[in-house]
Amino acid sequence: MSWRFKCINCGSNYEISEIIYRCRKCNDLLEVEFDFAEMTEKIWKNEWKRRPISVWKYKELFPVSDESKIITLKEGGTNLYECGNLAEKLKLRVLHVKNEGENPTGSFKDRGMTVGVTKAFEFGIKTVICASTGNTSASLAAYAAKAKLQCIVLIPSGKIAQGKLAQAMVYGARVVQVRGNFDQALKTVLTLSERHKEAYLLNSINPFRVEGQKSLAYEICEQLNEPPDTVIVPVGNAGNISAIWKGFTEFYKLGLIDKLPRMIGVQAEGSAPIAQAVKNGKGTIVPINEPETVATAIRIGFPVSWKKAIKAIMESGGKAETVTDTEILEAQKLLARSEGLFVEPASASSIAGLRKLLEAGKMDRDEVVVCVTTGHGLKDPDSAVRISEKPSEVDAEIGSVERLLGFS
Ligand code: AN7
Repeated sequence: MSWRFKCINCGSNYEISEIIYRCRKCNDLLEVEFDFAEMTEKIWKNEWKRRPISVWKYKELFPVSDESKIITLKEGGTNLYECGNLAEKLKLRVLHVKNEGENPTGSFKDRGMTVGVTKAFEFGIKTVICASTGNTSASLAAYAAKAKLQCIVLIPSGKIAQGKLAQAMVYGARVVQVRGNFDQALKTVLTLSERHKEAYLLNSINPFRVEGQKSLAYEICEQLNEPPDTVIVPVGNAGNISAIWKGFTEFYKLGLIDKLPRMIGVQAEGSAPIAQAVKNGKGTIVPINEPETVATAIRIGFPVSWKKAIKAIMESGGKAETVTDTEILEAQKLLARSEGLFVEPASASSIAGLRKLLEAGKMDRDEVVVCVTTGHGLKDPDSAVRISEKPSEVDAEIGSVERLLGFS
């Protein structure tokens, strides 16, 4: 199988054996490409059927040369829940939730890291690095531990959820808190990794990360037996929506599905450069200097993959929506209380976006919808406690408990 990096702007090609993060000619993003003609039917007709659903089920579609070097924590294969209670409340025909919080470190990032860290290991790299709003750092730290690599993570000081910080720390990463926001931290690690090739960058600017994350689309197709009408994704740095769209288009080109879903990207109102651009019919974003939202995972003002994301939304005939912090937190509770699914605020923005579009009459209630919930609720326990009714306290005595609960 022949693989290459291709620049999304000028089309320049690079060998995938090169350590390179962006095009040397025009500085734009790279994407992994393969020759579809080389994929034989044998692969999916015979091999895939025998393997359990997971990222590596589709290993023929990832640019990994030595299978014995795969670094895995058994990622992917997350459940797709049919959410009848919530669909009824929203007056929608069919709603599924692809719950990425079920991955090994509790977010979709693990799909990307298994491929990205495998490549780092193949390259013989000793140190991996990222900037993160939390989940990327937790995931990279875990995969680095498994691969026996040193891990350095840069996070915005005081702005990441406790669960994620705990993960990065306990997995043994070198945690550096940057006095600044995510965008500044990312700019710093990008420069650092380009200056010091020994520090391999595993943010989603790394095309191998996006490769792993495309598996989410493959799994949805398998779990539903066909693509849904619409897929709704929370958007921050915009790697995930781009990866998912890439996955769907690959299955389509391989003849495994015969239609493509519409991609809807949802951003938090205080950090929504992509959603604003799409809504205004613009092809470029206006970066936001001081992004703010309770959904700290997507508190990103200058998304690296904005161009890929706008292309995914436009090509698929999709749209974008913004949601307020209140709408996000309401959606988080609504999903938890209707379906027993506890997701972090950023993840709930897909549900909040769906609700808003339905209420505004901008979506058809007969559609088959998949909302992607990107991270586990326990990642951000403080926010969950803040928005919920406080527990009551009583003496450890039957009479008091009866009185409190209204048992007479
Ligand atoms: C739960 O961890 O950017 O649009 O540094 O953790 O692919 O960036 C996290 C992003 C959505 C947005 N939901 O995905 C990081 C980071 C959750 C997230 C996103 C993130 P992208």
